[in-house]
Amino acid sequence: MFNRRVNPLFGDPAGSDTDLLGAPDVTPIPRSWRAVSGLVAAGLGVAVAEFLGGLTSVVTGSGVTLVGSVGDWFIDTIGRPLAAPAIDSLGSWSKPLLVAGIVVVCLVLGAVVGLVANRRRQVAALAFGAAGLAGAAAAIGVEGAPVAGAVIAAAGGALSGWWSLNWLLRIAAGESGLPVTTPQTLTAQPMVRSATTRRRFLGLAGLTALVGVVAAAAGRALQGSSMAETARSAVRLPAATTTPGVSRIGAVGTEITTPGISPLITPNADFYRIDTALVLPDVNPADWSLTIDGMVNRPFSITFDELLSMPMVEEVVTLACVSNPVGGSLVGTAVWQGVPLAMILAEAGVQPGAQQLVGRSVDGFTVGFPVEAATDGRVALVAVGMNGEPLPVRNGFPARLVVAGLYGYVSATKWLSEIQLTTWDAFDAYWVPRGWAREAPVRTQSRIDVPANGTTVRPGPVPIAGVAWAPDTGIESVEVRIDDGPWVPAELSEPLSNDAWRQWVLTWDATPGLATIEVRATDRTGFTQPEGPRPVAPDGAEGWHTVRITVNE
Ligand SMILES: Nc1nc2c(c(=O)[nH]1)N[C@H]1C(S)=C(S)[C@@H](COP(=O)(O)O)O[C@H]1N2
Ligand SMILES: [Mo]
Repeated sequence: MFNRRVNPLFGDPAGSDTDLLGAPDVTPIPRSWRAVSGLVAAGLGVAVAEFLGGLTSVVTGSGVTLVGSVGDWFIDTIGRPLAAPAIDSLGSWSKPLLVAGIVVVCLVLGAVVGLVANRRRQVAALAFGAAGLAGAAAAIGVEGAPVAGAVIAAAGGALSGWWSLNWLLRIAAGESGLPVTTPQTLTAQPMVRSATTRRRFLGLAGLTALVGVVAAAAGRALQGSSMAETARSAVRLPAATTTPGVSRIGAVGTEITTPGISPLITPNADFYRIDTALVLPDVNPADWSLTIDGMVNRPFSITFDELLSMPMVEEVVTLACVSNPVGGSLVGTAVWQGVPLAMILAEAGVQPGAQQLVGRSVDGFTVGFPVEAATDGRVALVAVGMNGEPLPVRNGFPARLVVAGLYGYVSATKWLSEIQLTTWDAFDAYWVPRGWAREAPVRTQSRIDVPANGTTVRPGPVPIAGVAWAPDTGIESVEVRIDDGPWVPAELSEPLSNDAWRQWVLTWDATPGLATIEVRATDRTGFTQPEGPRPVAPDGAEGWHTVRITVNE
């Protein structure tokens, strides 16, 4: 099966290592076997690192993931500038792709190392050492990461990868691992690398790969328990004082229940998530504080317990992402509990020249919005609760900003650590140098939830339903139009607040054929959504959501 002739220039066609004279300086191993060895070894190294990182979470309460950390580093350095301006929706689908991409790159590099390492073992040691260092460096850069855990995970990953590569190459060479140097052995070699060797190599390589998969899966499962999760489950939110919001929440009873319509309040589990963090910041509220500084008369810091002891309100606010396309799902409505930003600013005493309020996150992300948005009477909170629970970790535990009527990227800092008063000239928030508008009020929008685009409905009465939002202004009316016909007003749910979306529904008597349904909303300033379209960049999409359906028996 391995009966081959040596090509003096390119080596053995099946890929064994020979020098230009045809004399092997080490045991010839087929190229494909070397590549497989390197690939499997790299996979095992990554998996062991993820496993140890997961174990770290059990021991210290805070996990480590080298792959995730490298991804975070990539997003903040290379990925963002490259991907702008399509980027913001990275949260929805490209994170798993990025993780998969990093793993694939590791495997490919491993295969390359396997190819060269048979002759140059120090290359393998260098490569695995460098990969370990890079992983450790990235992991240590993540907020809240235990440094010792990062180092152990990286060292364990590098050592197990390096060791398994050597081990697999020895097995591939026919077990002994002793270099075979005489030309005679070359002809004997095919006999040595018998069917037994082949079975043994492939079997052990497969087993190693399997161990890697199990270790990676176990690491992932262990990662689940984070310090923040544990601390969050112990948080008891105080009751909100019955200042502005509570009566509004009482109106939830007016919900429209047409099947497929978005509920008035989006459950936490269904709430969209957008952020630049591949690894969620793991904030222990016991070590956390919120600092108010910059152009204030009395800068101060407060602990989480101090924040919880301040007077709190509950407000229903629709939060929208600037990257939400017309008809998209990067929008949701929640009952936010928190301390009015105005109260915190009053305590600090904002100086006259302050123009911009910068909200800084523990992960380095920043927003910036006009100081007036915090003081003009709109809902603007340092929020600690979401739909009756402490903020979910993914939505910013332990505290975040929520400002009605401003897109999330300029206002809604999650894992908030600092509120800084400054000027517009002095600072650009995270997305501004990446091509997005400095000021970004949420555009009045409406969405058709049912019927969905491309579906078929039966002739007769068909409910057309959805939601419309114009946070901090309020929705006045919603109209629907079919096939360029007249605009027909829809029935609306009672407003929970001017900041919350309203559901709408209209029953249409469908007749067979194709139909185009469009929707537009008018807000309480009298502004009606223009036809657009306008893309999401640089300051939010505009246009009438349109669905095309078939009416058929
Ligand atoms: N720390 C941090 N906070 C952030 C972001 C981020 O990338 N990092 N993204 C913002 C954006 S663009 C939006 S739309 C909202 C989304 O909040 P959600 O994930 O709770 O829906 O969070 C904002 N807060
Ligand atoms: Mo966003």
